[in-house]
Amino acid sequence: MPYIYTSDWHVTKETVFPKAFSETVDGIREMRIRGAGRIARSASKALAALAESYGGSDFSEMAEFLHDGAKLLLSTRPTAVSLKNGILFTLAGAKEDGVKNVGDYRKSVVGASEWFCEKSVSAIDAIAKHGSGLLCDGSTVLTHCNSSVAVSTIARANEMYDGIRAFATETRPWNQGHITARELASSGVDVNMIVDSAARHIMEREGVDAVFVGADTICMDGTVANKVGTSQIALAAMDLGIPFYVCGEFYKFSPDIKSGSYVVVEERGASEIADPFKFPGVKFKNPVFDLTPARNITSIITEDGAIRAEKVAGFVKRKFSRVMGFEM
Ligand code: RUB
Repeated sequence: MPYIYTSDWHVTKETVFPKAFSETVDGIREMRIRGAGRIARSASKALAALAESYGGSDFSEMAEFLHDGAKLLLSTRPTAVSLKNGILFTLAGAKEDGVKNVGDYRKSVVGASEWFCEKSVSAIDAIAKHGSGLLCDGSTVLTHCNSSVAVSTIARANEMYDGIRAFATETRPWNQGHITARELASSGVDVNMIVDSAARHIMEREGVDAVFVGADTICMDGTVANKVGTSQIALAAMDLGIPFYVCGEFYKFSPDIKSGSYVVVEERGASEIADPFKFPGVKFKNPVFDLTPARNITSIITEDGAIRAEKVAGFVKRKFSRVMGFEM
């Protein structure tokens, strides 16, 4: 297994980070920065800034400083592999190239971060192009949570075709669907916001033609981790014969997560659901992601086109050996 997929991060001492770096860490943990893509790009940029901020001349000390920063970033949101991949794509190049001095290390990290951010943004455009091509005049779509790539796909379809209609679930408990609804409306899409539990009914009664969601982690067996509620929508879509598409850029795939049972599902505080003091004796459980099995996914739309979820392992082998230039 190449280095890129083995995260041997370790914090060896108490490390003091620049304020801006700690702000990014807190922003991700407290969900001011959210959505897998934005999180990954913010983490990558924060590491590049950390590399630039290192004022010493000791290569090992700089490596330790960056790895401590990476470790802290990784601790913020456990489910999305995109965060880990964003960090690995940013830091691994220097190791692969055998970089051994501070100046080259800095250059490598800053360059890798620019590469990653650029590629991840262009992947959104490519997926929006492929995904919108699956729709036509008068298509009605449904989306869940707030995925920048699903929103871009729907907005692009709206530019290409007449009469596109969208339904956005509100997405309890954080209501990320409010962001989606506003973003779609500001792109001129005819959008309705619905409560999460109305999804199946709306799909059936409003003639939904396709569901588009994003992804936080795509496992080798094609299981997709995304915002909690996604798997129920996939099940309802399958029951109704409605195509269920996952939009997944290259860094949402995880070569070292074989199946859903290896995904760490983030659980957040009770207060996100309700005020626990108003419910004496009641316990709360707040998993914020869930797992949709490959069999309930019509296809995963990547920047290279659509693939069947069952074919993820082969895609990852081809894609990553091309992107990173090594065999797995
Ligand atoms: C967001 C979420 C999104 C994916 C994909 O969860 O589940 O569907 O992250 O987003 P949260 P994108 O709000 O808890 O981060 O397509 O923008 O990468």
